[in-house]
Amino acid sequence: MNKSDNSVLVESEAGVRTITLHRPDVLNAFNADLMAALGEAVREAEEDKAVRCVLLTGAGRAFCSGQDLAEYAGRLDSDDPLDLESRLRDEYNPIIAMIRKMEKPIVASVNGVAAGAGCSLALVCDLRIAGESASFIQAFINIGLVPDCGSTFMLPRLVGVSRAMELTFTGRRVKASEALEMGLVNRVVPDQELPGEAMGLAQQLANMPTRAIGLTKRMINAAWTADLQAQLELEATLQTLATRTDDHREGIRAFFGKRRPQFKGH
Ligand code: LHQ
Repeated sequence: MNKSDNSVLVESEAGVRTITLHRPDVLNAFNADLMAALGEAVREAEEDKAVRCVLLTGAGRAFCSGQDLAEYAGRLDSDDPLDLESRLRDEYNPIIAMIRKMEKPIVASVNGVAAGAGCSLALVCDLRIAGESASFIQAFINIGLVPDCGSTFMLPRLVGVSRAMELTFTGRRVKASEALEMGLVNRVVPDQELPGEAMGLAQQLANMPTRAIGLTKRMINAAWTADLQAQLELEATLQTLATRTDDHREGIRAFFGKRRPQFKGH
């Protein structure tokens, strides 16, 4: 399946659904069309059983520069200012929540700058692989705004409160090498190798027991607000579900058959 509209490109290959933000002239800034297309693409990826891993990236030299400031600023002092509250509540937030809840791995392939809500989008994905020239900017403060789209949730969990405070207060650019040191990204690769490496990682995940990955994601999400006893209970419940999957049986058969398992994701 290959589908595209003006602002998002969608491709499928062997269980991997690639979603490419596609407004390269403005570094893939979010406008209303892009948000609508991204929401639809994420929803379709979640619903399609053939999709076992999602890869999210940007066209051109950037991952995403956050809210389209031209769309916003043009109406700032007009009689019809952009309603940021409903934009966030009705458009951005459901997409962020959907990505975290989706019981499939989602990998951000960060091909350039990720700024503002674009940085939040990268952070909310499960794994991040970055090209050497990628960078991360909590750009909100540079225009007198506060972080949104989940950055205040994800950033301290990924890099610790102290670094999260520094990055959100200063709005400074974090280069890929520093992002790797602080645990903001999982891997950094040469720019020209990023598409292949990111697809390789996504294919690797898509060939895993993806139902078990989805259940693991549910548990790690729950752990952020649970106590140990609640988490032990959840592990017992979801392990029971995992034991009932075909992939579990296949894993056991392959172990004793001394062969590589062929997981199907159910
Ligand atoms: C852009 C943008 C952009 C429009 C580059 N918009 N054109 C806020 C409000 C509402 C609801 C939801 O949430 C949010 C949260 C947010 O996302 S607030 C944060 C918004 N983003 C920013 O403040 C980042 C603004 N961009 C930049 O600081 C720089 O462009 C970065 C550091 C990302 C990249 O710098 P450069 O590599 O030097 O590129 P550039 O600045 O020359 O940009 C290239 C073109 O893209 C340029 O257009 P032009 O016509 O001159 O070639 C920019 O105007 C345009 N562009 N970001 N967010």
